[in-house]
Amino acid sequence: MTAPRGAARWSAVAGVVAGLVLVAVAELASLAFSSSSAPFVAVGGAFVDIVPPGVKDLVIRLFGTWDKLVLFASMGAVYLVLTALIGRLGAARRALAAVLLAGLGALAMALVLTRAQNTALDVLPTLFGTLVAVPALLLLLRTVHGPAASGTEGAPGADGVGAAEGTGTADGAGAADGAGTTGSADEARARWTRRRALLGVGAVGVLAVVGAAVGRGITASREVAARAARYVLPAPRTSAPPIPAEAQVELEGMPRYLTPNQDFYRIDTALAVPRVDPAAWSLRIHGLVDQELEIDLAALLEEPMVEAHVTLTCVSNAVGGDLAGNATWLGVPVRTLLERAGVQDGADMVLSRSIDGFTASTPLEALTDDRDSLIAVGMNGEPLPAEHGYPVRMVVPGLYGYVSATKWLTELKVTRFEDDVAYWSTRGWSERGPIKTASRVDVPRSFAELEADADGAVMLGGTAWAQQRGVSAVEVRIDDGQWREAQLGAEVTADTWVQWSLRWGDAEPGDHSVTVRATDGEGTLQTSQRAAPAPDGASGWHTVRFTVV
Ligand SMILES: Nc1nc2c(c(=O)[nH]1)N[C@H]1C(S)=C(S)[C@@H](COP(=O)(O)O)O[C@H]1N2
Ligand SMILES: [Mo]
Repeated sequence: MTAPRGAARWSAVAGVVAGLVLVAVAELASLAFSSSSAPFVAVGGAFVDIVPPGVKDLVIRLFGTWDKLVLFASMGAVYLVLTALIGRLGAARRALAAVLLAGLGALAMALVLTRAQNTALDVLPTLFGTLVAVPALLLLLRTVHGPAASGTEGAPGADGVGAAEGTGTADGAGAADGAGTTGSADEARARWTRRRALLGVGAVGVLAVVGAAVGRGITASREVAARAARYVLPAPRTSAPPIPAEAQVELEGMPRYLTPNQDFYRIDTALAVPRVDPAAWSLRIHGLVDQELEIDLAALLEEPMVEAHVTLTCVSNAVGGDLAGNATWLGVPVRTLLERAGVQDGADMVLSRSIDGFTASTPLEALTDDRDSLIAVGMNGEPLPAEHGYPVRMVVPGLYGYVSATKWLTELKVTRFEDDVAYWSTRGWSERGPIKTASRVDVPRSFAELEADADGAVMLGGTAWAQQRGVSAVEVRIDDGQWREAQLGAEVTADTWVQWSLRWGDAEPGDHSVTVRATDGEGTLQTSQRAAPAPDGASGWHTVRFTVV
């Protein structure tokens, strides 16, 4: 068929450019609103909420904490394809293309509204974007095909893209583009005008999207700095024990015993870090209580503060994975506030809620027994970083983060497992999530080549944790040999990880494997039974293959 394929191609480009205009205007406008009003963030957030639990697991396994970037890149790709299709359709049916693009905008607006922290006002950026993009699409299609093409709209037989291409000869510019060989000076000029217009608008769109992203980055980092300067953490009433130097195994490649804030793993469903205004923040405690409580940040900071070292672990952590971090937290015991509110009989759970709608179900006893469950404001001597829940989050020793560690905390509802279900529990994960005993080899890395030292020895090292129970022993097996007792760095508390090391004195050159297992403080050996992270945490012994050269 001698249809002007070029015209269809340029229609697709027009669709993509109009789509870019939509996003660019909306993202730029969203700078004046909350970060969750940006359509990309809202659509991504809605997607995160509806994907089946296995997908989250798979994405985290494949991409780790790059999961958010992967999601945005995939969304961008899908969006480019959709807008290209809409543009192509617009070759024959401009009104339909306009309606479809407006429909995409409307869908994004609906998804913006589903976000917990958004209000009706937050649809405005996407509305602006759509209001600019739809006329832009019509204009661009007109630029590609010329005004004559509109005459083909609705004409018999012109109801498909193929037909549009066929009838495109009715449209001087389109024909010129497609035929190419006829190339009169006029046609060439018309073609050049089209391309220049499209590329110009496209370039402006790309610049605007980049500008919006940079703008968001700058405002976000400014805000974080301003917030951090806003208050000085109170001194703890109860201090955490000092950390002896031996807690750190000094071996190249070992993680720091205390994880620096900027290296601390981050896992959450929030595509844009919620920006919580500390002046407007308050925590509401309600449900099965004698007396509802509401406490603002100034009042919270007046409460007696407890400092505790606690190792946080994600239920999605695979065997040998790095979704665990150890920090010194500062906060008010949850117990203190629950006692003040007066927990009523029959309650067995506290549903904590984040400003972004995330919820976690924590067994009541984990918040009222003597462990250091905190309403935390400090992390390693600083106010909580925005990514880790500023201004206030929960930290509960011994439970995976998804059932306990609510960031950007706003609400505690005293309730019953029978009556309320938390975010991940409605998505196939277990309602309760005690942390399983785990151990991992950090040195060597998989497939590393090690050189034995002058004595023919190789140093191995790693990490083990069993929050609340503590770690009493770590054993290491090389190839099919005997289990050897590893040397433990100091255990600081039962809620913190321990580092281990082993000097393998008679390291033979060649390929080897090292397997590690821990015994908890109650004398229970870590299970060798392999389990995937879903529904209640991975298990199994970690093995690393390496070569001695
Ligand atoms: N608001 C909110 N809080 C949240 C989550 C979340 O998705 N949203 N994820 C939880 C999970 S699954 C984990 S493992 C921890 C991780 O805390 P971190 O990002 O500070 O390491 O936060 C918990 N708190
Ligand atoms: Mo998690």
